[in-house]
Amino acid sequence: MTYLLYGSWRSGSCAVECALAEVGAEYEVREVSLREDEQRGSGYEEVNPQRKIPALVIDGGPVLTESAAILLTLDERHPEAGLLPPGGTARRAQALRWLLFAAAEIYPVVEINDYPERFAPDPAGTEAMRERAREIWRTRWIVVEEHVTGDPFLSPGGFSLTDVYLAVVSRWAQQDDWRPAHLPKVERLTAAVAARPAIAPVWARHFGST
Ligand SMILES: N[C@@H](CCC(=O)N[C@@H](CS)C(=O)NCC(=O)O)C(=O)O
Repeated sequence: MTYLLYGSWRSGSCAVECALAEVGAEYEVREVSLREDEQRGSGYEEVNPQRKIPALVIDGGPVLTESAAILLTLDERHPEAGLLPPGGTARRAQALRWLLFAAAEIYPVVEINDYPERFAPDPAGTEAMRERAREIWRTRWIVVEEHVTGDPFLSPGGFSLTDVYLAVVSRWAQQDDWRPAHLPKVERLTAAVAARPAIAPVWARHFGST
């Protein structure tokens, strides 16, 4: 087995699974249930000292964490799959821009939404903290929406791992009622990612029919 993925239902590991499915790689998923807080339990700290999902072990080597780093590594390891536009092109630069925007500007906000007690100095302030996180979340997604120049994907050049990443991250923070009216392009992009033949079964397992 070349790839061992530590993952959880509806989490960032879905993006890694989608990438592995796109390249047709053999992989094993080791479930670490976030609903059961298994990442906090004994043992997982040795895999990822941050106690977060996803983590990927390649060929029995050292653990790789950070979802964006994992996706970039998979692109490098499977150049024939064209997971990201070729090096040196403006399309790649833009694909990296929005991949990293989602990883650095949006993904961390979900931790505040999911675990506001980690951030609120006063337990009485956790709900206000969560609501503020959701407002910031929505503002940042509007920025992405305004930069979707392709149809259905981010870029007119077509599908890339950035689309997968945006699709997965957009499902979080309990914004299912808000998204359709405010992020129609991101919704279309997500539907197109979810419909890709290799990805469809992975997507359905994590998110049902999107
Ligand atoms: N920067 C990390 C963030 C990973 C992350 O926050 N993962 C979430 C699931 S989507 C997690 O494991 N949360 C559990 C926790 O924070 O306790 C990455 O991009 O991989």
